Amino acid sequence: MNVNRAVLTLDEFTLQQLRQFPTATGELSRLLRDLALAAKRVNVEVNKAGLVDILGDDGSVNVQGEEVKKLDVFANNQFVGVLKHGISCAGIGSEELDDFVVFDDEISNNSKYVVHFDPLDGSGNIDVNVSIGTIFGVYRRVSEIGKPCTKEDFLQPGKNQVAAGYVIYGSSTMFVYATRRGVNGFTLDPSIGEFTLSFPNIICPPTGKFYSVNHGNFFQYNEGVRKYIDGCQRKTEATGGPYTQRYIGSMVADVHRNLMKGGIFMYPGTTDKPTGKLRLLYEANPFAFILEVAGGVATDGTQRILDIEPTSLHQRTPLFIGSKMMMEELESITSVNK
Ligand code: AHM
Ligand code: MG
Repeated sequence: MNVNRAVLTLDEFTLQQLRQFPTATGELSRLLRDLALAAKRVNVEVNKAGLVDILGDDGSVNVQGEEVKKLDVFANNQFVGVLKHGISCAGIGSEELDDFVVFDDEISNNSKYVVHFDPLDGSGNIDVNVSIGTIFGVYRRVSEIGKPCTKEDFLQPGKNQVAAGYVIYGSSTMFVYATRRGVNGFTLDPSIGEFTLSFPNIICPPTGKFYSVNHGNFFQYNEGVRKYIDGCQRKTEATGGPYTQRYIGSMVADVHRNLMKGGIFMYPGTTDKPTGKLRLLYEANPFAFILEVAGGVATDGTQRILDIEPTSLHQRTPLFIGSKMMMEELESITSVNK
């Protein structure tokens, strides 16, 4: 059998990156391998979701007061499990858990990283066979190695992330991750069970034609946001519209499309929920990091997402994220129309 050397697996890729840093320990590569392993397990269950009884509400309510689907619980257990039993992670924060989890065993206490993740974002879409995803952000801990990690490790601003990524369970399954060196996308090859490099060095086009926002909330947005959305629907002095509206209600899918094709995604605050819906630590920050590395921009309407000093695990933030020029158009309108 011929070996196709054009195919580079995620493990091979991270090892190649590692060799460029002679002092690197390989802990981040192992962490990414752990996350990819959990993602593969989740992928198997997501693919079976229409067939087996795992699909559906499990009757409990998560800390956000939202219905928990069984697959959310399954996915959370997979990610917690691989990170706890791996050697790279000292503790985690998860959308599905009320509080941070400090692993506090000998190996974990000697680990360099903590990880925030949303194990299965967009889970409201499971029942209708729409793409869903996992989102994660990795931080180097600030507490002393050798001891249990602390709250300060978990409450770092997003600019401190050393890596961030997402997995999209869609028409194909992809693992996309960023370090400061670049954003790379890997597609799962089910025949060998490996993520293989399919989109090297992803750059977000500086402008695009897509805008993604929940129009149902239009009259709850502030004047500046409404004016920008209006500008997305026709050409104005400040915008290059009309753009195409694409919003599926699954952030991983919506932002992935805009990252690849160019576009802007917005989840603004509303009169009912001034800080919007999305969570800073495990939804906004990872995507803000990825988009910035890819050349895009992410703000909460007034400041860079990655500069926000977090105060709690589940805090929410308005989010505007996407292609650089479209974000500049948004800022030119919203800054005079707060
Ligand atoms: P979830 O974490 O409960 O799945 O909610 C997050 C999801 C995002 O993926 C998506 O962008 C957003 O909720 C959609 O919300 P809405 O239906 O209010 O537009
Ligand atoms: Mg979520």
